Amino acid sequence: MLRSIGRLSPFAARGAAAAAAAAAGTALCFADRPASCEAPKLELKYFDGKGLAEQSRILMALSGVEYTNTRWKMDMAQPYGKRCPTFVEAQGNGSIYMALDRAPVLIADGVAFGQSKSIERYLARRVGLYGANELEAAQIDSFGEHLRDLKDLHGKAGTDTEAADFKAKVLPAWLAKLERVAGDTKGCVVGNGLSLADVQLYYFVCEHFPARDAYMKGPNAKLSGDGSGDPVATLLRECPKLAASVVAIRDHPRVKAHVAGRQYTAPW
Ligand SMILES: N[C@@H](CCC(=O)N[C@@H](CS)C(=O)NCC(=O)O)C(=O)O
Repeated sequence: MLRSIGRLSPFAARGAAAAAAAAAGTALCFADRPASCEAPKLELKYFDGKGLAEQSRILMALSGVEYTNTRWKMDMAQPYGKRCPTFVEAQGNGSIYMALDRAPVLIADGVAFGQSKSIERYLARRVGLYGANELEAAQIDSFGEHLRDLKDLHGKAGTDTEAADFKAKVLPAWLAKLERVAGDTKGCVVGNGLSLADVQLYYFVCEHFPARDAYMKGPNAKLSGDGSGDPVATLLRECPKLAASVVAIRDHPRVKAHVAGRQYTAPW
């Protein structure tokens, strides 16, 4: 029997839809539901760049739920510490202390909190992209933590030799293991519907991995992905389940609109 985890959990109500999707073998998007009449009560505050907020923004774009996406403009011509006066002001006026005077910050129904991963998970629960039940929610967390470990390994591959080894050996081996972890419903990695895990996988494959060296080593660094082509085709050749999930996010009309519309003033 499904048990509720309080007011955050509309899981039980989705059981029938999930069962139907399982029978059809196609991913659902639980976010594709009638819009709520409630006024938006979510504000995400972050620098005007991808950084630690972009997965939340993509998640929100996928959901179609309205929110306030506050982007603090950056002037990269200024020295470090003076590039974002709005952030300095927010630190000074006490409005982001719940994030220890850092960013991102989410203000949900008037309550502010920080930590990008907590924000992603809260938003995913709130907009219906956190699985059909508590066990799926745990699997989504687990998938995200696998990706976080992979990102950490990538981050530690500092020299050119280590980066080449990561790309040639570590990454393919990890992706093959993640392919085994992914569920059987085509187009999503957990359960029968798109979730935060699919967003995190898309972000790693299409945005984080290809761009990370440019971020870490400056704009003239060569890209760590295969700059010549589509990362889905190059990285996920042998991983059809992961590829279907990434394509489902990448080609979702609301995600495409979000990606096409962002023109960040920060390069990262
Ligand atoms: N673990 C935190 C890290 C937050 C963090 O370090 N934010 C950086 C920006 S990416 C920041 O606000 N740096 C400015 C500062 O520390 O003054 C998270 O994931 O949200």
